[in-house]
Amino acid sequence: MKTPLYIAVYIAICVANTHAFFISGYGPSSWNPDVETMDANLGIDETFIIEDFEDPEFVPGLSWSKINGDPSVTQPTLVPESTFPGNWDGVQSLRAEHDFIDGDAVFTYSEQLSMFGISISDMTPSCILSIYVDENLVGTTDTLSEFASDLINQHKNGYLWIAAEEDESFNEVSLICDRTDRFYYDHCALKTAKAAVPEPGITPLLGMGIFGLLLLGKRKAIAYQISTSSLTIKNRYSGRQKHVCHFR
Ligand SMILES: [Ca+2]
Ligand SMILES: [Ca+2]
Ligand SMILES: [Ca+2]
Repeated sequence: MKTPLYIAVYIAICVANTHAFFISGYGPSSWNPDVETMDANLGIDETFIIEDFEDPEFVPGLSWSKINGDPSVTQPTLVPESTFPGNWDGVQSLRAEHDFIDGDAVFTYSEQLSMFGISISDMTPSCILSIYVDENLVGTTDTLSEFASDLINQHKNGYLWIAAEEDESFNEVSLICDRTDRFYYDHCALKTAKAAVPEPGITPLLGMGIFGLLLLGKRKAIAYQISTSSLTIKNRYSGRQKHVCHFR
């Protein structure tokens, strides 16, 4: 093959590898006053970093901001359980409000993530939260059939999971409401992409590998590399989610 054809092969692989995130949810019955039991229900193990929103300081690397709130409010508003019984751990949760003081919530982490989980409480039945990952719309809460009305279950709606496909990662999650409403978030679970995502990413590596091997005339080695990568991607996320929407 001539050089332009090598480039066409590389571009075709890049285009085929579109961004993919999995959105899933657990209902209020996954909540448990014993956090260990709740974590087992939610699939959270020791590889996750947890922010419990029990004080204004977040775990290192995690920050919170708002899109449409009062710019003079720079600290997160933590609400005690005596005021609102929607907490998933401890005695406080993070308040966010659309068109109120706090504004919609944007969570950012200093490292790339493969998974992000957070509980949602006090979302009224008519409200739909849009879920953005790195500023791209990837789903909405109305597709999460496990989520419950906030009028029962001590105002707990459910637990939201965002998971990146194996060759993807992200570091920003925005939860945007389509109307005026107030939310409480708690028990944020973060899983870094360190172990799961090769850097600088499988596509550039695959592309570079193909270039190099083609130039060396090792066509059999190329076929093996593509086959191995495809098998790895296929075997990810098999059977873990209760409810999965696959957005591309
Ligand atoms: Ca809490
Ligand atoms: Ca904290
Ligand atoms: Ca509300």
